[in-house]
Amino acid sequence: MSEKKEKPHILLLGMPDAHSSFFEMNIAQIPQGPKLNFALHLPKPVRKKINGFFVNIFNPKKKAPYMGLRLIIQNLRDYVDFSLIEYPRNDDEAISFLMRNKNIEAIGISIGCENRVYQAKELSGKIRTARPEINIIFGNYGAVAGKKLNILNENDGYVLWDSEEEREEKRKQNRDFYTGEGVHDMRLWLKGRGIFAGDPDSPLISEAIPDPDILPTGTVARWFSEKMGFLNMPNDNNKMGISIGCTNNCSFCNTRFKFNRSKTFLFRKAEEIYHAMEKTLDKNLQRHDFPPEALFFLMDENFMKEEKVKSGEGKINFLEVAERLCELIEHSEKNIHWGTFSDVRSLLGYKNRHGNYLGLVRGGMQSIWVGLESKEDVFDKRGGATVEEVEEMIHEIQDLVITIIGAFILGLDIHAEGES
Ligand code: B12
Ligand code: SF4
Repeated sequence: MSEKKEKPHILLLGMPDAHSSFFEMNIAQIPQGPKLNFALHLPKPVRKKINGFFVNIFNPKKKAPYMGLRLIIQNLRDYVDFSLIEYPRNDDEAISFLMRNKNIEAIGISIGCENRVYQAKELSGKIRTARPEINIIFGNYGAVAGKKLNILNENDGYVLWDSEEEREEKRKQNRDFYTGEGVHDMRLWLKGRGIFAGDPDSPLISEAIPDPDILPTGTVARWFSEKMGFLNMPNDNNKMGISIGCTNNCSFCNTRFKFNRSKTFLFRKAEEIYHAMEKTLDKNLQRHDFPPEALFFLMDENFMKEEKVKSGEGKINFLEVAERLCELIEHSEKNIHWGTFSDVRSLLGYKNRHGNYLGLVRGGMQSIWVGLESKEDVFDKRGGATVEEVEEMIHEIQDLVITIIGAFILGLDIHAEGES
């Protein structure tokens, strides 16, 4: 790419569906159990009974928006013309798009997880054959793993992430380095090619992204699915990235490596998150096919953690942001609800400050996903709480009708036979 006035055209791509010889099931989500809403005019108790059997069923093909790619588009769209294919069915779909659109100069591939690194390498080979002149960029967790394991190299494309040694080297030369945060890194990469796409360090914006409509598109199939309630998902569900990275140190997790145990808040203050939510609610209220509310899943590893984190306006206290957001939602009396991730220490810390969790429910919290990991406080994210204290906390939160999802990773070194 050379210096030019018109916007460069870049294709952003999620990983194509896995090869059929490779079984993949996405379990990182809560069960969505299809529901028989109006099916066959069955009496309510019968429907309820049938729904009871379905309640723990997962939909392994459910697609979630690629928040990272969306964030790049939201922040860079004034400077770059983007095309987005989040879930290509196979490599050919991506290649034929590139062949049809010869003005595309670069392709950014998001490798969400390391289980897709070899597949990404193969795809890069096919792109090189079809369009040898195109720039290939890799980002996201899988790309970092691929670089660290030396599977992805410069022949395959640019991995926009610098190791600690590379960072040190660039620091010495007074050069900016790739942090793993895609908006910064794309700006930096483009700058290196003479294209201004905003200052790499400028504050980010983040908009809510509605979950995709998963009903079939054919009229009859769609009508049938709607009536049966199969694949039924709330229409007004949104994802919203509010921060990136995590300062905790769980041994099994790539987040601490990828972002060097640092966290960046994507906004300047709680008011900005609230306004983004309100905007989505206002849109929903205009739609007759939506309930008069807005639901969000807030992408943040440790909502309510008391710590100073980077933001668009220097360091902020993250707990204060969370508290302020709850206040704003409560006082608005608007139908705004949300779920997020956190840890036991942060939740207990909130209770210490407020005496209970009522402020969270009033502030719109509907669900919270917490890494429980073990009976021991193995990753220092429980603040020394005993198992009984954790249980008590869970019950207290459940009593407020908040769904609490307790997660753990199977087969860690700390797990032993029997209870651990
Ligand atoms: C939502 C989510 C999902 C969703 C949606 C995934 C999707 N389509 O994006 C679903 C439920 C589908 C999912 C599935 C899985 N997930 Co998941 N998921 C997440 C989660 C919680 C949030 C992702 C997110 O939206 N973050 C917010 C956005 C803004 O950040 P981001 O994605 O990191 O993007 C930024 C950068 O990475 C970068 N970037 C991203 N793409 C690109 C592309 C380019 C070109 C560039 C330059 C930069 C770039 O820029 C972005 C902005 O800064 C993360 C944890 C986390 N907090 O990130 C785990 C996480 C990514 N998932 C993980 C895992 C393990 C899985 C599963 C394997 C689980 C399973 N056993 O089934 C599957 C794998 C799916 C697959 N084949 O890739 C791990 C990956 C760990 C690793 N070592 O690679 C993570 C990190 C959780 C963890 N800490 O263990 N996941
Ligand atoms: S708290 Fe979550 S994101 Fe943070 S290091 Fe542990 S598992 Fe990773």
